[in-house]
Amino acid sequence: MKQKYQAVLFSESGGFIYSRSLGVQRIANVLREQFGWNVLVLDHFTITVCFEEFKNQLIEKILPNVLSDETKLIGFSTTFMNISNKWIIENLPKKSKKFMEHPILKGYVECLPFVDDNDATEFLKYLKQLAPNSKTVIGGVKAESRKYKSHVDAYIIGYGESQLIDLINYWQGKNPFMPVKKLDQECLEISHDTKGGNYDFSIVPTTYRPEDLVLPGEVLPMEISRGCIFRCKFCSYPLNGKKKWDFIKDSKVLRDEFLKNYDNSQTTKYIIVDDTFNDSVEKLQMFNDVVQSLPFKIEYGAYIRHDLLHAHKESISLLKNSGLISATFGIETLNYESGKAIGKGMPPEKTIEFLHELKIHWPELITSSGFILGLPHDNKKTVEELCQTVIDKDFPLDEIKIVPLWLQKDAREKKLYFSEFESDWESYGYSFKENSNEWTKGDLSYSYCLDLSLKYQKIAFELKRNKIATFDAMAAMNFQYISSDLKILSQKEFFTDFVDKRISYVTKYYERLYNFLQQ
Ligand code: B12
Ligand code: SF4
Repeated sequence: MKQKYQAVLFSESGGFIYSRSLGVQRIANVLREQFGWNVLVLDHFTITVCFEEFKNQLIEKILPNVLSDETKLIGFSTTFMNISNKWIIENLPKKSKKFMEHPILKGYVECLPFVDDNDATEFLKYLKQLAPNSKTVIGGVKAESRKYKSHVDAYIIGYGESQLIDLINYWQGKNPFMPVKKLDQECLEISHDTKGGNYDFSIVPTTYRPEDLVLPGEVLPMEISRGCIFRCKFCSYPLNGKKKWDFIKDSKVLRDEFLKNYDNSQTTKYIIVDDTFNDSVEKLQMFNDVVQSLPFKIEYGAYIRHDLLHAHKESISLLKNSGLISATFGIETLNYESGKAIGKGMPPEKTIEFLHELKIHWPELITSSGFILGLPHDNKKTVEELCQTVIDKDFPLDEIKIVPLWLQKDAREKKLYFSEFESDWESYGYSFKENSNEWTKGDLSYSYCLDLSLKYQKIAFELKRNKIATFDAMAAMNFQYISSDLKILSQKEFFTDFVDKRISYVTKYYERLYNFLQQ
């Protein structure tokens, strides 16, 4: 039987190890609640366009069954529509060569994961044929690239809930004074509330319906708050520098969300997507109170600032008691001067000592941190020292991620959110080659830092130094791994057969979806 959907939203997993992404679900929620529409989220879109068999299923079996002249909106949630970890992809087993060789997997992709503009146009045209009364809207963090104008009716830039409601009302003639920018004759840019200030996020739970096909026990993403109270100078997150109690979910709403998810899918495992989960002790206290009031235990992964854990030791027990099992730290550097320059000034010796202490007192916690090469006081010697130090198996983290500092030269003109470094790179001593994002500073350059980071990431992989950590550890639980396995399982071992597992996950997804649509 053909199901009638007023909106169909394309999305992709937040990460190569599957875990569903939250942004698209927020949009689905809004459309369901605000307009009473039937909404279908079509997940795994990037992988689908890589594989002929999935592409054919989508085009032949799924889309004709869900799109119709009743469809009013076709949306793309671009936030995770890329698989950009070049290094992991290069190291995946040969068997999946076809997958890896796909052009979209080579580095960051600006917007939709189509092979080229032509493909995008064909696909968008096809969608309009099936749903002649629909509007096509592109949202999510990559929407700001505004890449394809033909066959796209609007780009929504930034947080989407309030802006999408406004846009639909505008199209329905109920909101004629909404500020719109015309990108061309037909395509609009909506960017009057990019920070989502007109939408009270704190009182709205994220809920799932049967058509979302949440599996029993599935690990789900959740927001406790939006934004971060800090302003680290390399960071370009949208709500940096917010006030402590801004954008925090109401405790009753949070509790209901946990209970509903447990009822619907027995979910007890979460990915907390907050930019810095421990940015205030009060928030951790509230979270812990809610968790303790639940009739079941939860486990979760989160972004944690190690210096705040150190400064507010009481937050350690709050995190432990509330179920934190995987912490992603943002240590970024072991060069004290560079740390101070970015706003993370805990002395490196203290950091390392603290990590050792954590390891002793909380051995089951899965830990990871990113490290950035090319910060203001770095040079060839300090970046090499950093890599050598963290690559050591005895360095007290289960995983290290080394990346070059990324600066976009024209971020000020082109991007909605950009870091302090990007906004004023000249005064931090960076310079750029003409028409490129290749920065240089002292004896370092972007390419030098990139090569060095790839070299050491490869060593970490080959030496089995890196374990499955961060949100990947939580996502791996969607594939029946348990946290104690992950603590000892190296990425090298994990990835030997993981690509096959992911592909079979998508195969099953299409089977479930098709069966659901037949009901
Ligand atoms: C959590 C997270 C992850 C998790 C995801 C786990 C999961 N299951 O969700 C993990 C660790 C796996 C991850 C991985 C990566 N991430 Co990440 N991640 C985030 C983070 C911190 C939060 C994302 C989130 O859920 N936010 C909450 C939701 C509600 O917001 P949202 O997705 O933006 O959705 C809103 C709007 O965008 C919009 N919207 C979304 N979809 C749609 C659709 C329509 C139709 C409309 C109208 C609107 C709309 O409305 C939504 C509600 O307001 C963001 C930073 C941030 N604060 O956003 C970075 C961020 C998304 N990640 C980023 C990056 C770079 C990566 C990696 C490439 C890192 C790497 N090198 O490996 C990988 C990519 C993985 C992939 N699949 O491609 C960048 C993306 C930058 C860009 N322009 O592409 C961000 C923005 C951080 C940054 N500023 O650098 N990430
Ligand atoms: S790096 Fe982390 S702590 Fe710093 S502003 Fe960004 S999200 Fe906040």
